Amino acid sequence: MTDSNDGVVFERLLLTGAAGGLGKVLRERLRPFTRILRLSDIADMAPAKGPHEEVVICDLADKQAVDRLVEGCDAVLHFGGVSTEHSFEDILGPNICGTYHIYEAARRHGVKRVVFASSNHVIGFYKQTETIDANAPRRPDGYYGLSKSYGEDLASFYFDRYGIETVSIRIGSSFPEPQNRRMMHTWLSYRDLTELLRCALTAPNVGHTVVYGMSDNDGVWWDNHLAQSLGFTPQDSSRPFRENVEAQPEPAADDPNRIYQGGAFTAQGPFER
Ligand code: NAI
Ligand code: 15L
Repeated sequence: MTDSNDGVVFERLLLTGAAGGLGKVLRERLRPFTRILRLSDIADMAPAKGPHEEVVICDLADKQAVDRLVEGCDAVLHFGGVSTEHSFEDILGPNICGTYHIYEAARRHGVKRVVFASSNHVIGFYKQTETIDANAPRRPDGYYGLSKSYGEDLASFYFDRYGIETVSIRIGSSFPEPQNRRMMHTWLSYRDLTELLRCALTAPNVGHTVVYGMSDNDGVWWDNHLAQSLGFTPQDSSRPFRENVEAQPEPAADDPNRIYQGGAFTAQGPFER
């Protein structure tokens, strides 16, 4: 990592999940942070757009392939994996084994910093009437949330044991706009996500820091005082979308979207085979 006039620039950053919704957005937005961006996914991606990009197809469940993928990178933004609720069997390889493979490769190749795309679904069973900080006991709302919870445990272990630092971002809902009443609380704009990633990559001595990824929304459920040292200040808010969102019918009183922070994820499954 070197300081330049434009800010801090890495030699090579790895982004997993680069073919996904956020990956496509970050492909452009991460460009100022790094000389080379290595983009990886199991799915096809647009070819490299110049010498500043490397495109690598890789299954996170394949330990040797992940080892090769991480070699030569200064830091990893780990966004790849199953991103919604599925059976344990479907989540095991990409998320649980995959995140372990990322940390093992980071250890073997001397990578010092990981930014882990965790999720609000590690605390999804808290009620929407509660406010929690990063020290609140986790309450995962499904196998997906459990896999992110395990990812956070890996982050903690690899810091304590090997000194690899991680910022785990419990992303709320990062889409172009909040899509419903729940997302008025959980929305994270792409601009704020990018700034949060910049902070997560460059703040000194993060150890393992857990931060909630949300914009400056009204009536938030999450308190980020424990992550103040990251220096993240959101610029956007769900406020301007209120009128449009509130034109939608209100969910029924017993709808999980109205009760739990994790919304509908809390009511999925069981997944019988
Ligand atoms: P997405 O589903 O669009 O992207 C995930 C990418 O991971 C996909 O391109 C998929 O092909 C890839 N992937 C799946 N299995 C893989 C495997 N075995 N090997 C390699 N790549 C694999 O999800 P999105 O929305 O872009 O989210 C990115 C990350 O952020 C995910 O880890 C998700 O859990 C997390 N996140 C996203 C939120 C959001 O609001 N978009 C909220 C909370 C967390
Ligand atoms: C997530 O973790 C998912 O990856 C994303 O697709 C959204 O469902 C988001 O949480 C959310 O809770 O809105």
